[in-house]
Amino acid sequence: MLAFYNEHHGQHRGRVEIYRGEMVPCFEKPERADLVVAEFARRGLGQIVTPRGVSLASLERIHTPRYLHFLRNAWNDWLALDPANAGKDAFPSVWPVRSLRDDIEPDNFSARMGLYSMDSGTPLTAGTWIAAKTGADCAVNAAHALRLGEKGTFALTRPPGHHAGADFFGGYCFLNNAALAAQHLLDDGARKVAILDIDYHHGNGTQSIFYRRDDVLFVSIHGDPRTEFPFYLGHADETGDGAGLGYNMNLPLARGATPAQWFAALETACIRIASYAPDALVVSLGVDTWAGDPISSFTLQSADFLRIGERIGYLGLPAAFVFEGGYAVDEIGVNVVNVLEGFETAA
Ligand code: OKP
Ligand code: ZN
Repeated sequence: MLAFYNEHHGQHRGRVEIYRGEMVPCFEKPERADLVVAEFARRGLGQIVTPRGVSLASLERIHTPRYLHFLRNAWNDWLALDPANAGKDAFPSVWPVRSLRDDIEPDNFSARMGLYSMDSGTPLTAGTWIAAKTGADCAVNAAHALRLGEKGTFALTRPPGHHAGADFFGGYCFLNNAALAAQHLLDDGARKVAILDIDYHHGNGTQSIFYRRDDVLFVSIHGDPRTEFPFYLGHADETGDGAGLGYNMNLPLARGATPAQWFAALETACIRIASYAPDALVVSLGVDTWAGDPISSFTLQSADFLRIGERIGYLGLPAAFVFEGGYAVDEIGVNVVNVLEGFETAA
């Protein structure tokens, strides 16, 4: 399996996030990707290469120009407020919820942060743009390699992407790497692409990007949004809209779901994907479903991740795996690489 990795991810290093009224150390930290790349190399799963940079135009296939402009300049705008801001991460504090206008971009930096975000748990840092951009490069390169004949590829991206929408960040995510990979496959000649999102959290950004389209099937297994982040999307009755009706499948599971329940949902997901008969598959690979994850509640064991990879491999589809969540840092490498190894043995 060919892996795409860019060490610039390490430049996105949030200091703290706001959690239950307190500033706590960020869960989404550089060590996550460092440990995965080390385990991938240790197990000799394949070559690890640095991606070529993709054009801004390919990011604009998914994200709006004004959001990309905001994101690229946000850190400089933050510094322009006060040079002392260099020592602090930027957070939004006000949002245009129902009845407020989101069609006019305010001049005020905090107000623009709120316009382009969904939560206060996602620090924007000096290295956020470079990390997000080089992560997106990994994802698009991983998709492109499938078009060149690779059977399985891995985009070792950080920060994650599946909560990011066309024009907002949140849930630790800034650019939607999985969506960019799927769109690149289509732009390069694939007719249909499926995205399987197995991160613990619902991929609200990915769902919303493709909700009205039938050329991308989105299937997600996740913690029930009644109790789990991102709370406001991910219910089973969200099945797509317009041309996209029938091309969105959510499989929410209650807190504490067992491996048996999780694998039953995976079977449902795989049956739907097989019937869609896509040309390629993108997997949003989060391992925060592991029993020991500090911010999640499922109970998968490390060996289960091998079985997940095998089941995905049996689909017989070219697949680009895009790294998302997983916060139990000690185990993260083993769990991620288990999925990839399982895929390799079955594909
Ligand atoms: C990103 B991905 C915990 C609060 C939860 C948002 C979680 C985002 C998860 N301190 N904040 O889907 O793994
Ligand atoms: Zn997650």
